[in-house]
Amino acid sequence: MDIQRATRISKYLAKHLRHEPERIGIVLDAQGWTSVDALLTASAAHGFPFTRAELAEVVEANDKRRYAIEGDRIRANQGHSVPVELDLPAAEPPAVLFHGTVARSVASIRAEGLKPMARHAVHLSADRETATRVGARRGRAVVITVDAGAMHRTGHTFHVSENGVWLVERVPPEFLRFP
Ligand code: HQG
Repeated sequence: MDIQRATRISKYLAKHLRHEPERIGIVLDAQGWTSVDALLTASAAHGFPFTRAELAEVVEANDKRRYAIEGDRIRANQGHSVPVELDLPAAEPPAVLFHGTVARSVASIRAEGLKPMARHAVHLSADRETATRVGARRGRAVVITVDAGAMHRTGHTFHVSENGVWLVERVPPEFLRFP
C-alpha cells in the first residue's frame, strides 16, 4: 500500500474512532472498541471502502501506533473527543515530561496551566523530540517542561497509553517550566 493510501485510512480511522463514530453509524463501547466487521461495512457503505488486510497493515505500521486491534475489535489508543474510558492503569511518570505547543498559546498556558481543550486529557511526551513534533503541527514549536514527579507526589494521576503518550487531566501552572 502506498503511503498516501495508508495516511488516508489512518485519518479516516482517527475521525471515526476518536471523534465522530455516528457519522458512519458505528457504535463505540464504553472503552472505545468497535467491531472490525462493522467498521469495514460502515466505511464501504459511506463511500470509503478498504479491506481487512489494509486495515491490519495501517494499524500495524502506524508511526504512532494510534490504533489497536484485539481479536475482532479495534479502537484508537488515545486522542478521543467522544467520551470513553480507556481503562488504562495509573502509572508513575518519569521526573519530567514535555509538552509541545506554539508561542501564541503560551500566555494562556502560563495563566491557566495545560488544559485538555477538546480532548479528554492533556497529552505529554516522554522526550523533547516528540514534543517538538507535536508543537510543530501548528507552527514553530515551543517545548514546555512539566515537573511530572512533583505532580505525582502531590496526588495527580497519570496514565500512559498503549503507544507511550502520557495523559493527565490538567497541569497547573506551578508545575510548568517555559523555555
Ligand atoms: C493547547 C497528536 C491555550 C495545547 C499529537 C495544544 C499529540 C492551551 C492545544 C496529540 C491551553 C490542544 C495531542 C491553555 C493547552 N490555553 N492553549 N490553557 N492548554 N493548550 O491537538 O497536545 O496525531 O488537543 O498546547 O501528536 O497538541 O492525533 O493537543 O496546542 O500526541 O495521534 O491547546 O495529538 O496525535 O491541541 O496533541 P490538541 P496536542 P495524533
